[in-house]
Amino acid sequence: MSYTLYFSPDSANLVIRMVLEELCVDYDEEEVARKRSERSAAFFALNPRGLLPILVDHETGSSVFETGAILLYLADKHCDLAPEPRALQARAACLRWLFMLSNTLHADLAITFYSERYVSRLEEGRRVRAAATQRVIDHLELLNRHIEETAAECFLSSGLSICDFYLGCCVRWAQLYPAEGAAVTSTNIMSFSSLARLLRRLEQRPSVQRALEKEGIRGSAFVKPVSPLPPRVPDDVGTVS
Ligand SMILES: N[C@@H](CCC(=O)N[C@@H](CS)C(=O)NCC(=O)O)C(=O)O
Repeated sequence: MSYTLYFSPDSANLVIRMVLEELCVDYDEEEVARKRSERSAAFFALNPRGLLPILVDHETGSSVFETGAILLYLADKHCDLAPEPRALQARAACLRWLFMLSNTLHADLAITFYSERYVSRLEEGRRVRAAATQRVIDHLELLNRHIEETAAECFLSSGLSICDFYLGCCVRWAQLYPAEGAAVTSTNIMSFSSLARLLRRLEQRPSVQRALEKEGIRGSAFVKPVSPLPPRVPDDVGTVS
């Protein structure tokens, strides 16, 4: 096997799995506990923050964590799903959106998922979640506008890229998590009409379908998805890492 993907169903590893499937590369997988506090010392040795996803490349001996970093590593190694570094204009567009997805949209989504970690009392988490939820909605409006303006088939006008899969999964999670108050409802996702149209097309891809099946996920991938997971119980107030 070329790679090992560390995963827990419907966590950030889902993006990586879609890209591995799209690239048609060999990989095996190692399932880890859903909660960071239940993960092994061996896992923490691969990522000191103890978070998924992690991809180990057996050909090079590299181990990569952080969703955006793994995506770029795979695209560069396989010369696919991102404009090559010398195509400077197209590469710049890919980099700016990839980083926006990673350090803005995904980061704010994480605050909605784990709002209790940013406060010292559980009740305060609700205010933090409400503020982060509004930010997620604002980001989706901006992304929707970008798709409307470029009128391209894919998120980047240069073609299908790692950004499509990352965007799709963020929009998925925005509708599902946290179970008691996800940022986007299955009704208002349709108000982001260009985004929904793009993701409807993307979720038909065989790579996306295979990735869902391998994580035991039923229903649509990106638009009006259904959660495969029981609700998470907040258990670690004030322990953001
Ligand atoms: N910025 C990180 C975020 C990773 C992250 O938040 N991973 C979550 C899964 S989606 C995790 O491992 N959470 C377990 C926990 O915090 O208990 C990345 O993009 O890789």
